[in-house]
Amino acid sequence: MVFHTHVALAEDYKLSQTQIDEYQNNGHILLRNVIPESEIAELRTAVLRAHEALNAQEEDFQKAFRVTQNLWEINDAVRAHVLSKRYAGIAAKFLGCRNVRIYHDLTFFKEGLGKGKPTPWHQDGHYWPLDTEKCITLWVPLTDCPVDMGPMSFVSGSHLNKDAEHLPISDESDEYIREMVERENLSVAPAQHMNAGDATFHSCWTYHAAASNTTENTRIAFAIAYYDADATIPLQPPANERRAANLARWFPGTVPGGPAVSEMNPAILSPHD
Ligand SMILES: O=C(O)CCC(=O)C(=O)O
Repeated sequence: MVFHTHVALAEDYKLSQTQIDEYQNNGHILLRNVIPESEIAELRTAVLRAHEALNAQEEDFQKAFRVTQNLWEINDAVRAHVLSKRYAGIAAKFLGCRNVRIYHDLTFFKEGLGKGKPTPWHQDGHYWPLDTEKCITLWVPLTDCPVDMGPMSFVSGSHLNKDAEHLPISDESDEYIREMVERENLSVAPAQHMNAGDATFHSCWTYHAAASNTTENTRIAFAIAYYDADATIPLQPPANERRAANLARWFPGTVPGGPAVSEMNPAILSPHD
């Protein structure tokens, strides 16, 4: 019998101080070869299989992408990636914290031939139910993702404000952020070609969007959302219904002001935290 031990996942991803500064100044960064090449095909197969198994829970956001969540709970190969110290180590360095926990993982499948519509500009912070700014998402295409397949664009430096916090992802958030970018002459980092396994990292406060997928193939992207392992649940009740739903779904049994810790949020770098 052959055991796949994911040896490549045990290797640290070497980050330079320049890259850490870039993330902290801009609120986003693109890193090459985050998923080791030897692991990409297996992860893609596992994500497709787990997505299929979660089909009944699939959500379609504005025809922009199809989402399933927490694949790591039902698939061993996905779990090896989501719980890997390689990716969590990058997230912790960017956030400047000693350890991170898993919020959840997600698929972001955008249909080809223009059926996958543009992802509206939005700020994820609208949805995050935590009392910390130290929240980050790793987003990785599992096939090569040219610009016409819809990799993400970001507004550099937008992680330092919460101006679009009140808006869920929608045409309204898109219009609101576009107008702000124009009015305030904000700096937009355009989407770049990504090879399978290259990853972007963005803060939950960074404005981001993606174009329609006009290629022939579905954009198969996977994401892992992390937060500071020492974060707490806010004392005040959630400000909107989506935050309330996420609090109930991803942090079962937690209490206002208490640690943001449940069996669904393992700490990765020192698992006994
Ligand atoms: O995949 C997309 O088009 C959007 C992804 C996204 O909004 C996110 O990762 O926060």
